[in-house]
Amino acid sequence: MIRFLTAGESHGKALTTIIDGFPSNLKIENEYINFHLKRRQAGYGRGLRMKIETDTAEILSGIRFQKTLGSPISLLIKNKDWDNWTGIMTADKKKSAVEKITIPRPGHADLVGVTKYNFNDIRNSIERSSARETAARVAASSIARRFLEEFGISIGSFVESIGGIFPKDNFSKKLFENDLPANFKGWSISENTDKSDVRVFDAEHEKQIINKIKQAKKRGDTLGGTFFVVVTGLPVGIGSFINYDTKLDAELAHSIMSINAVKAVSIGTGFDAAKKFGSESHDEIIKSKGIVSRKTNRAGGIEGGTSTGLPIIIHAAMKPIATLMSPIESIDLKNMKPVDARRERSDFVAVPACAVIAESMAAWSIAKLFLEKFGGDSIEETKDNYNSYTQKMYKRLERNFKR
Ligand code: EPS
Repeated sequence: MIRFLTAGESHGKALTTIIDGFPSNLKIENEYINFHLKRRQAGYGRGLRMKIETDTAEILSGIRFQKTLGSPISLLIKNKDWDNWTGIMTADKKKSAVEKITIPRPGHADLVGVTKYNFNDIRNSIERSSARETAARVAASSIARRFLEEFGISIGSFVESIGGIFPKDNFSKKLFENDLPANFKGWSISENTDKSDVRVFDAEHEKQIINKIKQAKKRGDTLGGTFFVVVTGLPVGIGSFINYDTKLDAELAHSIMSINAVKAVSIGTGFDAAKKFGSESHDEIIKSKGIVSRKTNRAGGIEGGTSTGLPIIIHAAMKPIATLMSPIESIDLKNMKPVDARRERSDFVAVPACAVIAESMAAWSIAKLFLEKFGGDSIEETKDNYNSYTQKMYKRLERNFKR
């Protein structure tokens, strides 16, 4: 059982995470974690904060000579912005007057936070609900991602739309039709989209999206969008249909939905499947290259909560950022009078970052169910278990039905 916990406020001293349950002897270099942290910070439309921060993780425990020890791994990501917020966010006694925030932003956790936790300053709620926390998740999940790479499992993402601007040729069609080269790897998508400021494939689409973001900025407004995460290389049999909490699709939906501002998650053709006949929705079973497979992949690599061996296709939607420079209506909690919602420094768009975070959360969820299936205290033991299963599973299937 793997688990992690993050701690840290957006403008506090640092973010930390403790990751537990990975086998020993997994190779992990600090640069690898930092590489993925940097990917999360990218994207056109982010605010000034990303110019202040250069996220890097300091490894505090659990790794020796670039290999896991099997003990809890703890990571520390410092907030450079802390220097500007020490007086406001200190854990010590307040030394000078600090402005209380009393006007909640619609769409942020401001109002629910102060109501639920009985605060008299929205700052107390803003800090932890901020998407800054996702830096710690990406760091934690980079251990999961590195672990999955040992088994040829590869993860990538692309932005499908921002502000309703979709591409002419949607790559998702190729994914659903299973029209991919035999050795296609999820990461190859990110190798392409990492080069784009908005994580899309073609220059024309990128231009249209950037124009739309410029329009939003001019209006003092924000945008959301949709993106895909694709995971290749899973064997058949990760997850199961046995119980609600063993299903791979349910696990993925939970972890992607837990990302700030994500409002929808679907697997495979998702909502579109509901508009079609069964004959147009399901993936016909064929024998291909000596193994039982599917003609298409509309199911997004999961049937009965269990991986089919085809790429996992996750589709998600992020709502527009809640902080608006031309604000909508709110009330001032100090006197309960109507006012414009509070303006503060924020991002205009964070869909590209959200897609990278979703890659990370997908890695975490898959590693969790993968280790539940294969176990192992050392990576060598996990590999033995994995090899024994994958080498025999198809032979067993054929033999069982010949009897
Ligand atoms: C966020 C507001 C902005 C974002 C932040 C999420 O931060 P600030 O209030 O410091 O300008 O930049 O995201 C991050 C700091 C990050 O690392 O992703 C919010 O309110 O959620």
